Amino acid sequence: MAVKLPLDEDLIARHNAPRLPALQDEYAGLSRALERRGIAIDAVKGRAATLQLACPSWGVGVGGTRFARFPMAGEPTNLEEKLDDCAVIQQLCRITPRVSLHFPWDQPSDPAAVRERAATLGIGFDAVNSNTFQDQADQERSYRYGSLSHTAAAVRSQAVAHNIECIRLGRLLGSKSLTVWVGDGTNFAGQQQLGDSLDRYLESAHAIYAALPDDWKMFIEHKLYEPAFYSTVISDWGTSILVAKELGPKALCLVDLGHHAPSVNIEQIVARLHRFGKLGGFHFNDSKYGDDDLDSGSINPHQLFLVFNELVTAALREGEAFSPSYMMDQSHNVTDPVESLLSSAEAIGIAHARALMVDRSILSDYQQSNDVLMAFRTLRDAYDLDARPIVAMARYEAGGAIDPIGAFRESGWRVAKAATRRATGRSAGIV
Ligand code: RM4
Ligand code: MN
Ligand code: MN
Repeated sequence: MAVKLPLDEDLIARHNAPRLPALQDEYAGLSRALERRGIAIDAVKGRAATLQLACPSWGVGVGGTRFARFPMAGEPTNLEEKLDDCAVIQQLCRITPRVSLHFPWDQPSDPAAVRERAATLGIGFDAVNSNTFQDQADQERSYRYGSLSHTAAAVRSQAVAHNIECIRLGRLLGSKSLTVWVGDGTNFAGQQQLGDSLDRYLESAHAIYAALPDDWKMFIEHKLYEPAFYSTVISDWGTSILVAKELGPKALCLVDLGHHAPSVNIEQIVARLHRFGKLGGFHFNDSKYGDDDLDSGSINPHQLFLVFNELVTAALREGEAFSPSYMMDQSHNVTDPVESLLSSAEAIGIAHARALMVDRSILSDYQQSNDVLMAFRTLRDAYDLDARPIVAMARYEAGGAIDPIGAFRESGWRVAKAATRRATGRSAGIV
């Protein structure tokens, strides 16, 4: 099948040519800095190039809060247009080869055709996401009081059936995993018996698990609050890992960075989940207060680095076997979503590259001898290095743009789409 990428290849070449000498110069400078530390830059770049992130189909449209949504001219209005934008992102940054779909938001009527079209655009499909946190127009029973943990068996069955339908669609698209996040919980003390809610959730989750193909995984995503504000059924990583263990080996935990209380040590959660073989995937974003879904690394790039420090440690122990599913789960309310996703992919790539530059044998010696300050400074030294030339060089060598956002603007993509795509509505709503 002939691949037809959305942007003109010449445009990227024309964009790169004048920028290459500066990049080579900066890469050479970093190479010398790393050499002095006994680290070969090409090895770091080789590993940096293996990072793969999924774009959320819902993230390429302009997001909103519960107060308002401010539409943007030229934003995508349907699955086809969303895939076009995801393909543009991949063409420019080369580390987002897959798209994660949310059903029924982006449910394809002809999944086989959508799969084929995506392949011609140079992209594939990652985990599919079920949605039982909203009622759909044609739905028989309401999720007002919960879905997989609802008190009524008929509502639970409907929610289970939806998840099984997501698996069916995902198979046709070439996906290999299902992410289950539910908004189930309570707003009042006494509203539900907390233990019983979890029992009901588990029974439903078992039914979904039983429908998983052998080579599929089921990701359990926890979140501490919202939309339920008193208690949430799958509120934390502890509940998540217990559920994943109850279900079996194909069930794994998914960590969304924004789904914890502000001061929680997420890197430690990553290390814990990995130790018990249950780290399945990530939703990258940043947050200041709650599930803010801000751009990755925009508030706390150091936390992102510390998370990658654990992920790189895990990858070194496990080798190829360690392959969590990475996705950006963000809501872009005031920026062009393509630009935000390009900026976020770069921030994640940089955090990863910085973690790859940690001198792990020296770090381990300092840890072993309890030289606290030098252990800290070894880690900090890698964080303080400018990893951008590594990420940019890997991107350039893979056919992407040296400055992806600059190239996107030069392409005039959004302006052209504003002339052909229909206008979107203002309806508010958290996504
Ligand atoms: C949730 C959670 C899910 C995402 C929805 C839209 O807070 O992060 O992963 O699918 O939002
Ligand atoms: Mn998420
Ligand atoms: Mn979220």
